[in-house]
Amino acid sequence: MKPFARSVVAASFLVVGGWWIVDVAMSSASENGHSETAGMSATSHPTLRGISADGLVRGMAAGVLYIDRDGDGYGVAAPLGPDADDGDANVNTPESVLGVYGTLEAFLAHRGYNVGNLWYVEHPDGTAGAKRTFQRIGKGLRAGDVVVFRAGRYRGKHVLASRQLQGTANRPIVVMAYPGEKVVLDGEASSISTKYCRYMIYDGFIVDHTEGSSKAGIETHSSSFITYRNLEVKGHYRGWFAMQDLHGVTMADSVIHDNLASHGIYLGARDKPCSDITVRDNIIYHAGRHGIQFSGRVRNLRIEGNVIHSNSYGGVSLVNGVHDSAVRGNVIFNNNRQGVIFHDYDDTPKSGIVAYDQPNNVVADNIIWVGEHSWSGSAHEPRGHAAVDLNDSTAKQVAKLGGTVIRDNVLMTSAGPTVRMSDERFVSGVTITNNLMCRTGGPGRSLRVARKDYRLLATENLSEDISGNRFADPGFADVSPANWARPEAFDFSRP
Ligand SMILES: [Ca+2]
Ligand SMILES: [Ca+2]
Repeated sequence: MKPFARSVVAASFLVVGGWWIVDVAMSSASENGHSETAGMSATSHPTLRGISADGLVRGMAAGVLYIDRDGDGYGVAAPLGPDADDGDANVNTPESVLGVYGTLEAFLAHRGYNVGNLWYVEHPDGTAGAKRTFQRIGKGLRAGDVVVFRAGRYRGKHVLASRQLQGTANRPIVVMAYPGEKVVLDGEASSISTKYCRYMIYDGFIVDHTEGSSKAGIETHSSSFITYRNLEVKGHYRGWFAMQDLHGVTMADSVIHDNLASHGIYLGARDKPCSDITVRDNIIYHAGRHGIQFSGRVRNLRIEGNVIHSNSYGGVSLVNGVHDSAVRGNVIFNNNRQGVIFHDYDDTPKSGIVAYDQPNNVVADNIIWVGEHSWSGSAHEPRGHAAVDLNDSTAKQVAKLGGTVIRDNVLMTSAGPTVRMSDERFVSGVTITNNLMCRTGGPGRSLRVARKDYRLLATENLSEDISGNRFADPGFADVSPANWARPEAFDFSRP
């Protein structure tokens, strides 16, 4: 399989199972009313900066299942295994690292890692000398230390557990797989656990689960400035579980899949809010619930450049306290519910979950596609769901979502509205602008407010903050709902 090759070359203006795809050149209202322009030029398109620049859209065939940016067949979850450097097609295996850079230290410097002390963790079954375990060396780690795990499958209750480790901004503590080697962390309860730590980086592991009853592949609590990158996380109850008092925490360039009991990524706060959380350039699929959920208060959560598909609930779920945050430049498709949902709800009195307001969030530059069929063949089919849903289901109905901005997205649904608001009071204060909207059921339900449906043109009379949107087929190369079981067949390339 050639990475980033278009999976389907010919544009398909076909009728497949009742699905219609119209000629993208059509700009006036068709017989069925499938094209409608309101307040903007028919030639203007949403800008999709984060997506197309990264190549993920054009690489759907590979880019929904693994990350291989330099096209050498190595990468995160890639067929040939981990890539030592995914920005250089000549560097992938440990041999090629030494061939090009001479020493591991020189290569790590190239990767931006300034090595103080270098520690190796050898697999117990290996033939090499000292058998250091992370449990033995982990407690003494200091700023600038780099711990390199050699190849093998490491088992244990919490395989890689960090407690109260303190790096610094310039000299983080780095824990990583030997570049290009297959290092599998297979934890019974969790595989990577970080509590009360500052300034750490985890890089290059395969986080798997085969025995016991895991809570999470990766768990993070009460920690700051922690970066996870180049990880494959699979087979756990949840992929990543991060909760309470988190600041400056990032998950990037990772593939989080087949964590089939709960959310792929479950972030949140109860009594201790979080800030500056980034989820960037990951592929997230086959979660038992949402692809990503944040539950509780967070300021500056950024969900950017991810491909989020084929999850059993929605793509991105933001509940009970996400504010001043952004969902930007993602491709969200083939999930069983909404693409993006903001939700306030009453939980049980003792859960610690409170329906805090969710003001000042931005949903921009995304492709959000809601299909007809469940990716797993389950009964919960997505066809009636919205691309973006603003929902208050609290008994008191007082949640505030003011300052929400939905702009420059391509929003495509089946029978559901492109945007839904559960209550009329959300109309004032929510900006919906410059989106390209499409609904295979026609434009009659472009926006749904409470139980009332609006055509696109009518929505612009509701509020001066709803303007400049367009209703037309985006002309994706192949987004047939018949692809539900083959996400790699979707091709969001546009002419
Ligand atoms: Ca690669
Ligand atoms: Ca490479």
